[in-house]
Amino acid sequence: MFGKHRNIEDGSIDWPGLLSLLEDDDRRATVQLIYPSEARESYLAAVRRLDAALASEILAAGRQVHSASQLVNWPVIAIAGMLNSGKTSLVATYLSEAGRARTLRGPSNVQGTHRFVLWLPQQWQQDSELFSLLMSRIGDAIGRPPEMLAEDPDTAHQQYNNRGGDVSTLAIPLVATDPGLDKAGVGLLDCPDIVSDEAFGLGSPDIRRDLLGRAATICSAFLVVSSAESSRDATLGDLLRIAADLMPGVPRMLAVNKVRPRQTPDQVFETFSPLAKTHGIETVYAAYDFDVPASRPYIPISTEDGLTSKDDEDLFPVFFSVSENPDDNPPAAIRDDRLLSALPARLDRAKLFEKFRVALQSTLRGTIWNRGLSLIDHDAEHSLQATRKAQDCLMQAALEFFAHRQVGGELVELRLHQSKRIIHQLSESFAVTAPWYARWGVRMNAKLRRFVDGAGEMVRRFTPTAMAEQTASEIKDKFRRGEYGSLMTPERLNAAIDRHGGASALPHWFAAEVDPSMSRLTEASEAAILRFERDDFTQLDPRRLDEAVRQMWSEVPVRKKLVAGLTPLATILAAFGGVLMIPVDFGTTVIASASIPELFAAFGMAAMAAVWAGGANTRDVGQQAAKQQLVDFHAILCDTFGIERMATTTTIEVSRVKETLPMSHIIRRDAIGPTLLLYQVRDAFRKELQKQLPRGG
Ligand SMILES: Nc1nc2c(ncn2[C@@H]2O[C@H](COP(=O)(O)OP(=O)(O)OP(=O)(O)O)[C@@H](O)[C@H]2O)c(=O)[nH]1
Ligand SMILES: [Mg+2]
Repeated sequence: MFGKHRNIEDGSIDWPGLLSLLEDDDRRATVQLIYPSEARESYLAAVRRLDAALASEILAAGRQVHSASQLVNWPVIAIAGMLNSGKTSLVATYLSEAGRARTLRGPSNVQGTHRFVLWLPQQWQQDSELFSLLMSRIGDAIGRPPEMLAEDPDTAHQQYNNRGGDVSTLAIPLVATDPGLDKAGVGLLDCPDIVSDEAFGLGSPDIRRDLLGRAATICSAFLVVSSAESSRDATLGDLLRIAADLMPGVPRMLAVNKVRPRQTPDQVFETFSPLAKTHGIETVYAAYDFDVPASRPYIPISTEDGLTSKDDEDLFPVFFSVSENPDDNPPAAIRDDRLLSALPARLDRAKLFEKFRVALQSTLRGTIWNRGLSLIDHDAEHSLQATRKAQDCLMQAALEFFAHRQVGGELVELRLHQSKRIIHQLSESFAVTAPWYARWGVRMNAKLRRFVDGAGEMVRRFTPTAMAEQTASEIKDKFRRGEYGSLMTPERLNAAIDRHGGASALPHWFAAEVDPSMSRLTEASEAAILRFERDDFTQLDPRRLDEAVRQMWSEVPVRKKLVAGLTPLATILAAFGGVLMIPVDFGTTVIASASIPELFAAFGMAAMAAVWAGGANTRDVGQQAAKQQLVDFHAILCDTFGIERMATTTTIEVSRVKETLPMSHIIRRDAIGPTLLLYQVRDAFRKELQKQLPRGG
């Protein structure tokens, strides 16, 4: 009966099959972790990570769908409604004398129903296997395994009223069986009202609303009880909406109780029909106030016995379906099948079950797609946004050192990390291309290519005069004072990250940062700087560099070429040497960066600076390398701070021109500290889910 064949034919959900998809963390997994490592996560694990309660809800909804078909002949009708409207009284009309005595009825709070009480036909208990399935379904739906309602009326009343209990016992349903229901063959779920304020042991209205929603999933029909004066009460509408939302398609009926005789049955019909239309109510029942003698004509006398008690002490409302036509209502005689008591017998079990099954399936479908998957989708999207935000923060922080900004903040040009490699390249190029006049005073080795390491050595070898050494130390000071270029230290990098929103952009570092001195962050920044210092192999394009420098020599006016005291080449080499000496003074964790025009300006060679900045060729040589360094440093920052690197090229605006940054080629390193997870929902999963549980199906 539950074979695959049947499932395909009637569109019912194959829960075990679906469950295995939801638990798959391998080939059919939902989440693909992209950073910090490639891993997969199943649908249920992802939902559980985000909202553990929702994961249990999905499992419960799946089990409901799975077991429902076995309970096809055991329908349960929910009796929900307004406070004191007579819900328990209505339930009691179906029960035996002994059963009625166990119900708790009355207008005061101590007589209120404060637990869910499920009344079942006594016969059902004979089929112990199905009965225990029903019990586990109820427990699954409402949250906790059910408890039996005591046979002893006093104890039963205490349970009914949740005396000595609290909010947690509210979620434990009570179950009772009664022979009075054998004929009806339905279960009745007596619900607490969801309106009245929090009272001892009653929980907040929200909690009760939530519980009612859960309880609804075991019910194949809804009977909402209201007193006659509540026709305009918004809560009545709320209740009907909850029933419709939770169990769409399941029949809903309205029972209006305590009607006063001044209102005729057709008037009741008229009063409640707008509400009935809005909420898809199939039938409106009414019962007249039995305490009012004038009600007599409106209280039908059933030809079958057992509805109204002969004992005047214990009266019960008699509900009948109201008609639009006054002549069809009491006091005229009505047929027995219009009495609410006849409803269970009239219910078409097969149809009822079909609607119930569809409702359960649509609940499961909605929970899996619209709640679970949406949650995972949002979370994945959030991880992407968070990663972008973090990448952006680090880019902005890097640009503080690798870009030259105007006062307004606009980027004028990118700065080069003045690594040994770059300085050597520049010095070499200036030396080999220098015209004769520029070489005066430079004792230059023809084999310039064999540079010795160490700035001091270079200064000594190529710039022999005391003035040259002075130039070098001036350059150093200018950088240190921040007049030209920039110097990056771990503390300055931290401050830049902070200025660009680090606290929110790098939540994985700042949320866990308990150390107010931020020493962990400083350590990370230091590691990033050291690594860049070591791994930055960016070079200027040698051929284009020589061309550019040659061009520059030729464009500098001769009178400017001869700078007082030193020949231009000697000055330049000394200045380069000065730049190289900056880190020596600072210790090793400092990165000096400057654009080539900035260097010339710092050297006091304004003309050269202007020529270099003005020519497209010359400009390009430095900018090309600077872009590469920028993305490499950014990649190192991402690695260090545990953030996925940029997946695509980015553009930045330099001098109002959009520049596309290259991709970094620097080798990846694992994060040294906390990481920011990045993941996405796999399309393959979406397709598979669509196949097994069609979204619109
Ligand atoms: N006068 C009159 N009283 C009624 C009628 N129907 C029910 N009652 C009384 O209304 C009171 C409340 O009835 P209950 O059945 O306890 O109502 P309930 O909806 O279960 O109440 P809660 O569980 O507290 O929400 C009881 O005292 C009933 O006897 C009626 O038609 N006329
Ligand atoms: Mg009650």
